[in-house]
Amino acid sequence: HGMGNSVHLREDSVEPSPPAKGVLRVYGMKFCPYVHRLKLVLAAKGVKHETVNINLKSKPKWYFAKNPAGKVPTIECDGIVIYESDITSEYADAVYPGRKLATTEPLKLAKEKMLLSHWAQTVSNGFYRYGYSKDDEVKATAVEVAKTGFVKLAAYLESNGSTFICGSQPGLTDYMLYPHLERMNAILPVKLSQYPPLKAYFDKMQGDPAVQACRFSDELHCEFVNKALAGSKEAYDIGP
Ligand code: GSH
Repeated sequence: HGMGNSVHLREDSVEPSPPAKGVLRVYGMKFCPYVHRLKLVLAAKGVKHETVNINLKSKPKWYFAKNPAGKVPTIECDGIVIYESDITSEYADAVYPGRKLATTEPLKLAKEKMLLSHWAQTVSNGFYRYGYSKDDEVKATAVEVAKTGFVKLAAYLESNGSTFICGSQPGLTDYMLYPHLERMNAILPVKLSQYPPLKAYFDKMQGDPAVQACRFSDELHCEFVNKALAGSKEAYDIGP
């Protein structure tokens, strides 16, 4: 699977030796939307890499030397270590061969970055606050915020006038947004298909080979969230 299928290393794990010369390694977690961003970028560009998955409920101490926040994704190649999903994705887009994914026209790029920064609020409500809460009131509020976010995104797509946010092919901003759309559509009671511009966009994204390589079923996303919410260390290792 595009998100990697190795068992997630735990606190008691031995630090793996550094990647071989020229090999790109991604420290990830199979269900993390931020790792998903980077994986989509690597898949779209055809960048070969290895994956070391980290159990985030039993973090190995050695991992903090790579990323002091102990979060994923982190990349490592020839002694270079970089973390944060947007930073690693932009770096990979800049240094690896394959189709250039980042928007270069300054105004278009500024608009895309504003969209992403507004979207972050929708995501934290619609995905994290809804999925990881047991409180009905919190959930109801989260759904309302997500709906507002969907309306705004639908309006952006309509006025943008191209199939994808970045143009006629999915670009960096599409890949930064998509992982949360996939999870919100799976987890929330409100669905993207209820917003015609979002349905059209989501359907087109599903047809993209990079998206297909990293896709998990809605059922598996829900199973993961439920197991993670229950505090299970085994949650990370479910699925293909
Ligand atoms: N701002 C970070 C990025 O964009 O890469 C967020 C990454 C993130 O929060 N990843 C989660 C994580 O590593 C997993 S989905 N959580 C472990 C923790 O926060 O301790």
